[in-house]
Amino acid sequence: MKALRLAIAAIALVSTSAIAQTKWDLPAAYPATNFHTENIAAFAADVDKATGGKLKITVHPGASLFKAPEIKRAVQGGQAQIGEILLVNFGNEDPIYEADGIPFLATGYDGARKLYVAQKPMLEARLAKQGMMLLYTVPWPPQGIYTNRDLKSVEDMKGLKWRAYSPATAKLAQLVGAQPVTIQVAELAQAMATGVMDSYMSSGSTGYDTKTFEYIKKWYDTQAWVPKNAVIVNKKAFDALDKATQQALLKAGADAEARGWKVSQEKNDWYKQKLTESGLTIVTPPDQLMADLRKIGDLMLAEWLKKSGADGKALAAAFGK
Ligand code: PCA
Repeated sequence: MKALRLAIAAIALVSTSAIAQTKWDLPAAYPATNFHTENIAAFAADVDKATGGKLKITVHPGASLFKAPEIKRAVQGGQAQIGEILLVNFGNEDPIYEADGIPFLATGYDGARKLYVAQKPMLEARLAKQGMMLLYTVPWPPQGIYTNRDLKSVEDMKGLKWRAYSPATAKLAQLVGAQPVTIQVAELAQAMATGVMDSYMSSGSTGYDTKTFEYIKKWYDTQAWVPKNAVIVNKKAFDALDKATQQALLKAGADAEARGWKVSQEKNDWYKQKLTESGLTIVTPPDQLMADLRKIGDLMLAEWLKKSGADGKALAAAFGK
């Protein structure tokens, strides 16, 4: 009887340690129904499954835990062990973060992929210096212009109240004579409703998520750049995991990257269709507008090359620029 009780106690002990859990928080800045966030939720579920519940990642969507621009610092400081950031948000900290926000440097998903391959070790090196790791990235669909105006050339963009989401999108506004105001997605719907802005550049995805079609009736499909979100990890938190859990996390991250790139591309047309059904017109940009925007892109690239050093040159060279 005593032996049995001891055995039961021993089993209880083993099973307690077997379910000993590590809990991580993952702040994200976009709505729970956005494809990036859904991908993160699938990633967290994969980690849970692969580790038998040992690593539990709680996803906090919609900038509910930290605002978009604060997530990087939160992961760096360990307030969050893992988080999702929009790389171009950090262009002022280091120009390499905004390489995927320079208009027409890398366009389309093939361009984005090529840029990522070249940019990845550079991103990893910068994050490593700050005690972080790059787990994976996923691109937003290509960027176009939401406006009610009839745009024939960039002349027609003068005086727009332009919502920016990054230093580069603010710079673009300045160059076309628009007034930039920086607003992240979590505040975008309200900003449109209150009229602090009347235009912006983003994907069909964000136009759909924020119901932009309720305020703005046109989207110029300029396909000007393909910015990426990145999921980053605090290195100390990673090092504290056992080897098997680390492997599971890396594997789930690699899977999320492959899945995310695929879904982004697949959903691009779906978003355009949904926007059209909601009363928004997808406009093929006139040649003059495209030519003007390309010139602005060249200007921005030239300025960016002045501050982005050898790494910037290497990235531009990969695109023959
Ligand atoms: N949506 C995000 C970033 C790029 C995009 O497509 C935004 O508008 O802030």
